[in-house]
Amino acid sequence: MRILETRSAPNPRRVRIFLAEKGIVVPFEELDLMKGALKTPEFTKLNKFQRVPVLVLDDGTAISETMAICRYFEELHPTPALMGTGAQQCAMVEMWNRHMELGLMFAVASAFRHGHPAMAQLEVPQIKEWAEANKPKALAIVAMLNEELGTHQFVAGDSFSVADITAMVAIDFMRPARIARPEGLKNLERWYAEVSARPSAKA
Ligand SMILES: N[C@@H](CCC(=O)N[C@@H](CS)C(=O)NCC(=O)O)C(=O)O
Repeated sequence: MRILETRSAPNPRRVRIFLAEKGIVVPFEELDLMKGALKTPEFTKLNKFQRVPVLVLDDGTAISETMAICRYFEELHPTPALMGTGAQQCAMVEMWNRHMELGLMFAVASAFRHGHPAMAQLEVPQIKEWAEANKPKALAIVAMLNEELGTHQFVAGDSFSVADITAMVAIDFMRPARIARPEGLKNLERWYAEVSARPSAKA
């Protein structure tokens, strides 16, 4: 088993943090997406969408999509639960992770991919206006998250979950996306300090 990644990219980081929280060690293999390593026929066979991370199982099965990889490990190693336990909690974690992924992460990634000159070769066409349009969307979700974190310790409730991982990685990615993090969001700052201090954040 191995995981193909580009270390500097946010989605592989989500998988690394997830595995670190569970104490699972899997070998990672570096592919530099900026140097065309995801465009080769060999990699395209593993993931037609030419994106990392990809988990390659010993029988050759290739699993792409961060959440699919996390789900695989959650099923094999249910403790500590990072995707909830029981119908209600699982649904809450799923809901919040989707808000963080489809809302926040998507807006931040769009600002980065459409705004950063280095991404012009990968994001075709690169539309600068779309980068700018996504910045206030990201900030609106960050403000909403700040409000939410006034009523619970973690993003999806009282336990750390994959929704915290997605949110923290998206917030850290605001820097390369050139979205200034607003100051004075007290609940967000309290939560961010807590989740960033976990050893897994360095994975
Ligand atoms: N929905 C996918 C997104 C994966 C993705 O966008 N990966 C980026 C790195 S964070 C990538 O491989 N980019 C390569 C490219 O844009 O060509 C997931 O959750 O894994």
